[in-house]
Amino acid sequence: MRLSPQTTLPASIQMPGYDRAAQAAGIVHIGIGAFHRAHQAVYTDDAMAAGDRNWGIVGVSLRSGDVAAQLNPQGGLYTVSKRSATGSEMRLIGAVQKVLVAADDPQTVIDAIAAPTTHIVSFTVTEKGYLRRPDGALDLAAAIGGSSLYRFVAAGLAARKAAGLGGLTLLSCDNLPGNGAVLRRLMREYLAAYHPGLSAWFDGECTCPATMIDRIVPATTDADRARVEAELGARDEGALVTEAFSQWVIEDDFAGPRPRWEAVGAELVADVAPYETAKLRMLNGAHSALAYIGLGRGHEFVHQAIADPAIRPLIDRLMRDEAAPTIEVAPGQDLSAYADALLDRFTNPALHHRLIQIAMDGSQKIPQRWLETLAWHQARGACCPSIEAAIAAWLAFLRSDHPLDDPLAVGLREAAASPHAVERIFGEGGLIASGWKPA
Ligand code: CS2
Repeated sequence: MRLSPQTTLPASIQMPGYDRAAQAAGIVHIGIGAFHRAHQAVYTDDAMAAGDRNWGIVGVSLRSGDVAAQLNPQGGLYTVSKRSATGSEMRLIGAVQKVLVAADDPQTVIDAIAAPTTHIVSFTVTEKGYLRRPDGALDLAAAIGGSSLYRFVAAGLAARKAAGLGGLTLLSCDNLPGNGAVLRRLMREYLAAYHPGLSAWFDGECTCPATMIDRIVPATTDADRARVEAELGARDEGALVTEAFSQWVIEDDFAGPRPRWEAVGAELVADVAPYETAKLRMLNGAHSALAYIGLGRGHEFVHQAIADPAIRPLIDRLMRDEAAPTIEVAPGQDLSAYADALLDRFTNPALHHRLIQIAMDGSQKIPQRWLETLAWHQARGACCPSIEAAIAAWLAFLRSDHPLDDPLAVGLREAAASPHAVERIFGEGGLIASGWKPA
């Protein structure tokens, strides 16, 4: 039996604490993968349970129909299981109302963005979804293409302006430094090229707050779905498994109404940068190092790699001695406690987080995860042995027979095979724009 709004679930499972059918959709989320559903959708579900109204989420997949096929037959419902060494706790999330597939029905996506009840459009499209060229500028040719977020947002904004409606908050929830400012700049470049009449309205009516989002959400496996089915008594094709930890720091700069996410654990702050930099350079920097070094040593999962005595000290140094000194902390932010907590989270044996999942899209992740730290130390005449070991492991990974999932895969494979690999990838005019100058 498939999970649906009619399914009677075991009493142990926490249910949405509000009348789902009575909620308007206030949020359109573009890129509705596991990460959004186990993170922002959970905060929104909690906010509605705490009394906020009309913050239902319309999910959008730009290309693939997979998530729509998982959730729409279930009325948008899915479970999130928190797993740790000491147990598992499952809840049903009701915030997502439906999932649209932009490639199949572009107009419904534009209509959802233009709906009077919509106040926020949020994004988890991954680093490469922003369609930046190596110099950081918007790839205008790609951005006018069928699966670009910019096309849909611009068309939705144009419809709002024409209808005399207000602007929107565009909320990037991807792992990019200054994600809000990046989205604003790229959106402006898009509008200047393709909708110049909308630029001034966009500047006056829309905001792009920065956010730091953090929760480890491994891709769900068939074994996870089978375990959830046994516990639930119904088949949940959208089931997600995650850790207990969750953090969301949001710049308080909204164009209109928003859920009271701060009442349910999010932090609304004036400046996200210290948290975001720490997260990218420490958590994500360590993750990418674990991925390439771990795969090179034959491991499959994060918890196995961090238990390897040849890897753990290196990761510890990467976080404490290399990344941490580069970060200007916010008052009360404790990077040593953060490193302790991260080592603990990586150790979670109940979370089968595949290294190969993290290894994906290295060209898009490595600049903010490793190269900014390297450049900081280089400017002070110092070096970073752990990050250099991680770079060597990435090059070995590019030369290995592991499948390579990266928008620059062809160029990277070729460059990695050359005797000047480091120069061709990181050097002046190389494949990756980098403030770090390889010796
Ligand atoms: C990971 C992140 O796949 C990856 O690149 O480093 O998805 C990481 O799990 C999240 O950013 C944690 O918040």
